[in-house]
Amino acid sequence: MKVKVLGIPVDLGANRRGVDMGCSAIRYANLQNGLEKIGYHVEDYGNLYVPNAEKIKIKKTSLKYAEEIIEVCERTAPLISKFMEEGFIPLILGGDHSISIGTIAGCSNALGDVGIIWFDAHGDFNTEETSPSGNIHGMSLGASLGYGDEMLVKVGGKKGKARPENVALIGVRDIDPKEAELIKESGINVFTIEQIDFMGMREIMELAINIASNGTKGIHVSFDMDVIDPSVAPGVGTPVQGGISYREAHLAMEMVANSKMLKCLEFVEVNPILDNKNRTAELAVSLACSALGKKII
Ligand code: 4U7
Ligand code: MN
Ligand code: MN
Ligand code: MN
Repeated sequence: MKVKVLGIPVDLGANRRGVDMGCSAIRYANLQNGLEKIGYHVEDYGNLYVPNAEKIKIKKTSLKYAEEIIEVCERTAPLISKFMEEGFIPLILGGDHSISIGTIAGCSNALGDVGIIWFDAHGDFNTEETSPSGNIHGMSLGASLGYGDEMLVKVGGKKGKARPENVALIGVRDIDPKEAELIKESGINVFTIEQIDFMGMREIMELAINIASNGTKGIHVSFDMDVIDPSVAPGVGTPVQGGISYREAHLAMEMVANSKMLKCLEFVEVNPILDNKNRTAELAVSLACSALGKKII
């Protein structure tokens, strides 16, 4: 029962200040203490160095800050692999969602076969051609599956970090038109917010855990806080109305814990500047504890 915390204060992928402070806000919400209370040995590696936007001249408007993001992700991947080889569950604190290109690469390299459960209001499956914003945090799931810019998809060495049949995307309600086509083409499993309403989170998570476990050595959970309704998680950069509830989010994490397949966990897109007190970071801590096996009694 060992967890290694890693902060990756990237906001370059969101082109918006504030998410770089997400890792600090989550630590401030007593992450370490919460994990120790449920019996974990916790080590905090600290934060990766990330250049700040003011220091960089933006080169392209289609893949904003690609060079810098790729460089951070290339440093992330071997570190995540190393933590896992040492027997830790990495717990990564974002930062915007572009960081997952590096974390998933590292997790995939360590495990060989990995399943991914990606919670998000968005698809994060754009490419340079389909993206309306040019922001890489909207491309990271696609890049991890081998879609998009060559340098982005090759982070960590290999292209395609998981088989599409082992990937579940949960809670989506805001997908760009061309992005939708790519998602369908990819063959990943999508569970929209509508399907959660209809079937319930329990059934969706049973399916998702099976999908991500089938023939894999473990599951990477990537949790974008904007999957949760903005009334509950207001501190995110790109809020979308009609998200999952406080309890649905916890149920999902409790089921992840019960699966015993969790190998790597991350919480991204917390923006303390836009938050109400530190609610969204506190929620991330509570979800992390549930995913790592916290029991009510
Ligand atoms: B996040 C968007 F156009 N799809 O690509 C885009 F709506 O990591 C949003 O899920 C992406 O928060 C959101 O810019 C990325 C937009
Ligand atoms: Mn996202
Ligand atoms: Mn999102
Ligand atoms: Mn967002």
